[in-house]
Amino acid sequence: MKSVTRTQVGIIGAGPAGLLLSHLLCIAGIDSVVVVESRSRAEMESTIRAGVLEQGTMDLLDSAGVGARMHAEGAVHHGIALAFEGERRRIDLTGLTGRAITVYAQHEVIKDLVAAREAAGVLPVFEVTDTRIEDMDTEKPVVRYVRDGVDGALVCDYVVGCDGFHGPSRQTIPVQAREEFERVYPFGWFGILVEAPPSSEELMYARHDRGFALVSTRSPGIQRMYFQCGPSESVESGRTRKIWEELHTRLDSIDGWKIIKGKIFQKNIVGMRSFVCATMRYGRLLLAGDAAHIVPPTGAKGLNLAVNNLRLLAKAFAELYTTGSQERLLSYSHNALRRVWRPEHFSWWITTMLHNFDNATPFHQRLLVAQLDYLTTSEAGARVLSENYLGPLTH
Ligand code: RFL
Ligand code: PHB
Repeated sequence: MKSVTRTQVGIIGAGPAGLLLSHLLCIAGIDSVVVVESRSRAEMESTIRAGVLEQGTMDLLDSAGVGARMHAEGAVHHGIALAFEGERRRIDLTGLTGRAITVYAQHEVIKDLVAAREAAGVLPVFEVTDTRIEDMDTEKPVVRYVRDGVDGALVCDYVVGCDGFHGPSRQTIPVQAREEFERVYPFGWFGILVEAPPSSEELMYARHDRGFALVSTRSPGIQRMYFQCGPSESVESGRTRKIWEELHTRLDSIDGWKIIKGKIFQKNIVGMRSFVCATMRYGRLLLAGDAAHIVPPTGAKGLNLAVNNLRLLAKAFAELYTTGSQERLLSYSHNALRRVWRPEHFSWWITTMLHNFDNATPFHQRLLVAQLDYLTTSEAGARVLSENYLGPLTH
């Protein structure tokens, strides 16, 4: 058996990028959009993921009509804390810039987007396997997949790869045509989810001679914490006592602030990488989100970067299907990349400043502390950090 569907835009991946793009295209009157996704809806909606959202991201979700729950349940944060040398210092994001961030978990964004797709009667095709793209350098690229043992084919005008860093879309571009930049960091994050009240009202990023630590939150009763670990560490190596020892050592401060412990109910390891595929369009294949670029999570930028791509793609497809002009689609890679390298730099910079590198000399460590001191005492320094953390003012 075979199922062949003709569609204007075929999207691979129903993460935040794929879902939001399909929703934006639908709003723009482009109804013929199919999203294929390898995971199940239940799995996607229950994978607890961070969500530090920039104002620009919130504005787009609002204008797409999917911001109501984010406003009702998200937490607006007006500052962050940087902890080092036993002290906690606040960066007054709002006082310095008039702006703020909202913490609203990524899987909640996914739930809102899936609900909007469901209301429009066009859910993604979940639980597909063997996804591949053929003929992308022709006028009718085809996405092939298998669902419930049936071969599926989407015959498209364009294919958008929103399938994350490990998805097949980017790999489909011939290697000699792909311009890529990569930095893999020699450490990871050991992450835990804890049943406890918040330890800190605001996110706290810490540097210690033993390495980085982060205190974040998911809800009033669930907290998220991370600490820098070796690149090949496994979750099994994290015994509960050792985890709390590491967090206390790196975070407790001389003003008496201490982390609040609780029952650890999930552990995971996060790899750290900076990556840009500068070939974001190849023939009729376009890449968006993590499929095209990765930042280490220290700067909380990945999803926000994906949203920048989608804003451009939605406009480009709207132009194509109303005027017939391919101009914006042809310049997509160039225009998207202009918004990629600033957050790439910021994410690399803040990661470098807050983590311990095995080969760092004591001289280098002191320089980093001097830099943190400057950023937390100089208004100009704090403003640079704030502007980057908050993201661009205009789009
Ligand atoms: P995703 O979320 O990886 O979704 C890709 C989807 O494609 C599907 N897929 C396939 N589907 C069909 N066929 C195939 N062969 C497929 N292969 C893959 C996958 O199942 C998946 O559903 O990419 P997308 O949509 O581009 O979204 C990117 C964001 O998820 C990512 O940038 C953020 O999570 C990054 N990030 C953060 N971003 C922020 O803006 N703010 C934050 O506070 C923030 N914190 C974080 C983060 C990422 C983290 N980790 C896990 C690296 C914190 C952490 C710890
Ligand atoms: C998280 O809550 O998981 C989180 C928050 C901020 C970051 C990274 C992760 O920079």
